[in-house]
Amino acid sequence: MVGEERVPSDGERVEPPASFVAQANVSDGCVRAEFADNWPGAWERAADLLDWETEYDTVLGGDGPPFRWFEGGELNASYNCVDRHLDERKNQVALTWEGRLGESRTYSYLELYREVNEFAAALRELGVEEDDVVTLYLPVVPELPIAMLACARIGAPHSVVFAGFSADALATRMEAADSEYLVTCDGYYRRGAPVHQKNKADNAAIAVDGDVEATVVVDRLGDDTPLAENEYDYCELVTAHRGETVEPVPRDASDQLFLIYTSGTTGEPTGVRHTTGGYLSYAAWTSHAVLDIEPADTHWCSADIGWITGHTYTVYGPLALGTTTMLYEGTPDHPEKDRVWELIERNAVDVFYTAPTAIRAFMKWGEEHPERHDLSSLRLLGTVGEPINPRAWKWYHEHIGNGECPIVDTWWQTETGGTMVTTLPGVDDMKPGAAGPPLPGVGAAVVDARGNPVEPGETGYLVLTEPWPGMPVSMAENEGWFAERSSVRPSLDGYDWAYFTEDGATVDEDGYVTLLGRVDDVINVSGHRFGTMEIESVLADVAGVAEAAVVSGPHDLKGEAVYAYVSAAEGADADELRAQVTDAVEAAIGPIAVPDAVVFTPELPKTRSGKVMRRLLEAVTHGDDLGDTSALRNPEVVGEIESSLDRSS
Ligand code: 6R9
Repeated sequence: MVGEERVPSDGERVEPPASFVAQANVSDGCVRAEFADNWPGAWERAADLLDWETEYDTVLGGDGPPFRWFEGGELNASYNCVDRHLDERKNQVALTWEGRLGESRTYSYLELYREVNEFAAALRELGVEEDDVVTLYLPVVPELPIAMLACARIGAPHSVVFAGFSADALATRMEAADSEYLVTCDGYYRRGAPVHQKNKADNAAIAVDGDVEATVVVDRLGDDTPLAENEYDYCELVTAHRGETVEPVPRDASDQLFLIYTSGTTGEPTGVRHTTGGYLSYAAWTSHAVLDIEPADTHWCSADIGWITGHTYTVYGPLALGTTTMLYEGTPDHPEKDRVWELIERNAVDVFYTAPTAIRAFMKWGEEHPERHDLSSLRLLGTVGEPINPRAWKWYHEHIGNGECPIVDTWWQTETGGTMVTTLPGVDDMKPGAAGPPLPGVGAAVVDARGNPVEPGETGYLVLTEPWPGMPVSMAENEGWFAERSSVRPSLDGYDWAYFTEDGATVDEDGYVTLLGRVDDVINVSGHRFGTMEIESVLADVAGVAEAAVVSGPHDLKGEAVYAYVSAAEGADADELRAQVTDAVEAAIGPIAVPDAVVFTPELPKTRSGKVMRRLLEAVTHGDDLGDTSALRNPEVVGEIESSLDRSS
């Protein structure tokens, strides 16, 4: 949680400017009543944004799980994101890519159509069949969305693994998905230095016992990477299939479009499976109603495509609507701290969607950087991934949006597929710090431990009380879904069906929800989810670590930081162990999960029954009051930990 100003909405309201409302895709407040009076029928609005090969019979099939959104309908996601735009805008730019070294590339809808078809033909020839999972382990290069759309074309679900993940993390995900096909690259640049991605992919292939049927390698570094048997150069494959077309495979609305792994409460990452009809409708609808995307726009969602935000709001939503979507491979401060503003100016970006962690960094770097650029093309700003504190909100509004662009603070999760709680920018007033009301048609409530709605201003748990089109397959099918989640959980017995989001929240008298952070063991570092258990199980494997516990700590820029408390085995050297711990996390998960602080303690604080007292570790980390410590068996370690923290700060 962001330490500063965690009590956000001071009741201040900011109205969207009339000039924005006048042109907004959704500006009629009646949309709420329309969904309320005709639920689930009004979700037709979302499905109508797509072209269906076979019209659906029912908007929502099933009174309870299994839910079937747009039952009976058939469609293809690649057709919807590419082919159907050719008549009207074959020469319009679909993808514009800005590379790390200052290079750029664009693909018109026609060029995208050609390459998606050629790569789809190549995947088929390599043996990929409908429903085979293809793993995509690529940084933000145009070949990533092209490969996603090529998979979608032939009905093969993709599983994109964030490029910064390690070989072990890739192997775990390939194995869990039973995926025998991999698309990767020789390497890519990170802050100007090359990262050798193919080496990581090779190590993953060894770890999965060589069960990889084919690996396709995109040449990003221009290295002459030697290719083994069953390894293919992307460019050669596409060239070999030049001019070929592949009929888009009609998929049932409930058929899987992709899966994506995310961190939950257990040590193992969870695979979330999204559907073709429901997810794509939801991506298109929220891009239209919330991000206000129009075909003539240039849209920039700065998230990496390896996360759900990039899937929905860089690839599927914007392309389904026929807009120009911008891909940026680099970091915001390389080569200079005005890189983002330079890109917005040069590409005349209309809608910019980023994370609070980035906004806090921009604030720290100073407004002189955006001030050097003409940002007047911007019409709407968005944030996602973590709570945004009012100070950052106001800075974003004033210095990037010139006090004129509405801001949508969009709350959602990997599991929800698209945004759920946020203002409609052409309808609702904004309240800095509060995400907003649930979107029309979305059922959400803040409840206490017994499952009863809390009074305005009181804290509780955010639950989703109605199914929505972007729900994943497991949630649609599984009656017991919500009951299997974490140990801190409200009782949801009073609902026919409900989903516990694992987020704490408050709601005000206008129904605006303010998010307070996760209530499970998930740490949100710069908007990326990691399970404490996931990191702890890596630490436990380091020789020299007797015991370790991982908790969330405060961080000015990243929102939350990973604090590792380690009790060392006899004779271990602290400095060496610190380096080993860092290396182990980097190898098992990736650099972004590496602890910000490794704090040594002779013992972990434990209850009399021998359980690690995480609550206490969190309180110590945040410098909060320790609360009731009567259950603590070894109170003396608390002082030791406090003095270690003082030394390390
Ligand atoms: C899309 C995405 C989900 C978790 C979620 C919550 C946090 C996301 C937020 C937000 C406050 C917002 N979160 N958006 N918290 N305000 N606008 O980020 O998915 O990576 O699965 O993370 O992120 O805690 O539960 P994911």
